[in-house]
Amino acid sequence: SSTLKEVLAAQLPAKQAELKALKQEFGSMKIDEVSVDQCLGGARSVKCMLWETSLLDANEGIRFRGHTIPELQEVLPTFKGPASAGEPIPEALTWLLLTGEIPTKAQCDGLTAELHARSALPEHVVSMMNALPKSTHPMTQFALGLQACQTESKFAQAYQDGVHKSTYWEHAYEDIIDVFAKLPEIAALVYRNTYFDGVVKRDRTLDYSGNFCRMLGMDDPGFDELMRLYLVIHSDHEGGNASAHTTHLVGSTLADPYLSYVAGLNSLAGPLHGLANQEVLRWIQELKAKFDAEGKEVNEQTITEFAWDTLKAGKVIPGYGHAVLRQTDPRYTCQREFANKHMPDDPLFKVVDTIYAVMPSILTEHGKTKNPYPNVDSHSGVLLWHYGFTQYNYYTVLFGVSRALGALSQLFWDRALGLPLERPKSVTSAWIRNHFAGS
Ligand code: CMX
Repeated sequence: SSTLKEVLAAQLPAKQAELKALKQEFGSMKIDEVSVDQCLGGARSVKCMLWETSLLDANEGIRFRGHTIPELQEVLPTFKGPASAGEPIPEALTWLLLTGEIPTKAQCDGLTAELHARSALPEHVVSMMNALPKSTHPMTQFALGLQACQTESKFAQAYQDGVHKSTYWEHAYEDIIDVFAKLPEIAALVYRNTYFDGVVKRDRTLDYSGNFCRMLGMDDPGFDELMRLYLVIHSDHEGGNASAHTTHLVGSTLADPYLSYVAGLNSLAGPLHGLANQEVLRWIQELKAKFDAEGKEVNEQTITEFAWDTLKAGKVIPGYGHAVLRQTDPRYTCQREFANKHMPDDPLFKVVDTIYAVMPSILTEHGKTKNPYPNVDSHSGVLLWHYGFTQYNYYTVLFGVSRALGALSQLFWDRALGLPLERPKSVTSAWIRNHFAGS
C-alpha cells in the first residue's frame, strides 16, 4: 500500500487545481459581513479563513474531514486492528486529517514505524531541557523543547538553500512528521523531569500512544486506550481557535513548522484555551478540599454554592462555555461515555457528573455566557486522575501533543496550496467613529 507521502503527492495537483477554480468561480463573492461588535469582540464568527481538516457546527460540534467523533470510533483502525476493537489510534486520525481518506491498518502501522524512526531528540535539546528548573511550568518547558528542536528543520534549511516554492510542501511534510514524532519525546521528558527522575523508557513495539504512555511511566492498557481517545479528540477544532489560528498565522510568514507550532503551543497555554484542562481539575480539588474541611458532602447544593462563589469573585467556571459551540461539546460526551464504560463508580467522575447536572442552569441564571454547557476540558482531567495521573499542571501538555495533529496537518495544506501571508486589516476606534459619522 502507498505511504502517506505518496498519497499526498498524488493528491496535490487536483487540490491545487480545485483551489484555483474556486478563486476563479467565486473569488469576488461575499461570504460574510463584519459588524463593529465583531471587530471589537475578538472577530467572533467572522468567516475569513480556509481550513480543510475539520469544521465546527455550533450545535452538532466538530467533524473531522466530515466525520463526527462517534463515526470515527466506528471506522478508524484501532491498536488491535479492526475498527471498533477499542479507541481509534491517532495515527489513523492523522492520516485522515492529512488526506481526507480512511487509512487501512497496514497504512497506520507504516506511519507508526515512521514516527518511531524519527522520534530521537538532538542531544542539545535533552541537555537544555534537563537544565530547566523543575518549577518551570510544563507548558513552558514543552514549548522550549520544541523551539530547541528547530535546529533540525528541513523546511528552514531548504528555504536557505533557495528551493523553488513548488517544493515547499515536501520540506513542510518532512518537518511536520518529524514534529509529530518528537512531541511525545519532549512531553515525556517534561513529565519525567518535573515529577520524577528524568528517566524516559520506551516501548516501540507499541503504537504512538502506547509508547507515549510507557515514556510517561504509565503501564496500564486502560490508560493506553484513554490516551488514544484523548489524542484523537483534542487534535483539531477548525481554524479559528487560538492555537490552530496562531500556528496558521505564524506559518503564513513561511516560518517553518517547528516555529509555527511553538507559537500555537503558547496560545494553548492560556487559561481561556487549553490551560482550562488543568484549571478544571484544580477547581474540583479546591471544591473538595473546602467541603472536606467543613465536613460537608459534595453534592448538588454544595457545588452550586462553590460555583456562585467563583462567579461572584469575578472568575470563570473552567470547562464551561465556548466561543462557537452552543451545546454540550461532543468531545465532552465521548469522554463521559468512556467514564461510564470504564469507571462508572469513580468518585471524581460522580462529582463531574453532578457539576454537569447543575452548572448549565447556574450559568444561565448568571446570564452572561452564551453557552452554559461543558467543553472538552471539563472531563479530561477526571479520566486522567482515575488512572493515577494526577499532576494536573501537566495536563495541557497532553493537549499540546494532540493539537499538533490538526494544526500541522492544515499547515501542510497551507504550504501545498501556496496560501499567502495572513494580514487582516485593523482600524482605530477613531476610524470607526469617523466611518459612521453622519450615518
Ligand atoms: N464562567 C463564567 N463566565 C463565563 C464563562 C464561564 N465558564 N464563559 C463565558 N463567560 C462570560 C465571559 O467571561 C463574558 O463575560 P464578560 O462579558 O464579562 O467579558 C461573557 O460570559 C460572554 O462570553 P461568551 O461570549 O459566552 O464567551 P467567549 O466567546 O467570550 O469566551 C470562553 C469563550 C471559552 C473563553 C469562555 O466561555 C470561558 O472563559 N470559559 C471558561 C474557560 C474554558 O473552559 N476555556 C476552554 C475552552 C475550550 C478550549 O479552548 O480548550
